[in-house]
Amino acid sequence: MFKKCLLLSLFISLVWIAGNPNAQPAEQELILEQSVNEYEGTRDTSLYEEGNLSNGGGQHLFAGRTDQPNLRRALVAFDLSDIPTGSTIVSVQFQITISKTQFQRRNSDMFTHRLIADWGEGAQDAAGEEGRGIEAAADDATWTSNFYQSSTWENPGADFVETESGMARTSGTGSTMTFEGEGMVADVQAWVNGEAENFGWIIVGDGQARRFFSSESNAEAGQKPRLVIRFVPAS
Ligand SMILES: [Ca+2]
Repeated sequence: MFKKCLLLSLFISLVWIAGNPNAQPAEQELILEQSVNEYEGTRDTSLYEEGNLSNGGGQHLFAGRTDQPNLRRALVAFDLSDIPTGSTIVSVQFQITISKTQFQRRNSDMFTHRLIADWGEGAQDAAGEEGRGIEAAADDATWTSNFYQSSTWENPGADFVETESGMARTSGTGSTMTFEGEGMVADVQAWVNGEAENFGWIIVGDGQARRFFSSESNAEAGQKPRLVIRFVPAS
């Protein structure tokens, strides 16, 4: 009898939940990091201000200002197809690990901006610590070209929305910088809604600091660019 009552009350609860128009789908968390949980959708590369250089297959990404000075900017895009259409994006964190720091005491803010033109990652892999890049191959992104020898950016240094989407303060080697901001939530929402094409973000840090980051092809597990998204699927 007790068991029957239990089963009956469980059944009534399920019917109530299924029929309750106010029941909201639960918030979910999605973590995108290359080669983790069979996800392979990250692409990234660096732009070098001084020439037709690339490093799309390298272990490191670069952003900031060298001593010369020349600027570096990093491009990173994630495949968001695991987020169902109609979802509401609640929060976005873009985490990137600092693999090397020069001028450790020089800190400045770095910013993510939404890219508005597509770009080529390519497979070029610069020698040594990769800070000098390597001659670009056809269709690699460079400072002046979004696809080298095929098409150029409208603005050297990449085409992106002028207002930043997120920001983070530089920190030291081995630490993680977390870019976040309402703009990044809006970017992901627009990408999921199909209102903007997903070309990812550029990391711009034109101040005094310069940082090396671990790229998606870095051998160190758990240190690749990571996107943590919380969202509520459509009801
Ligand atoms: Ca890459």
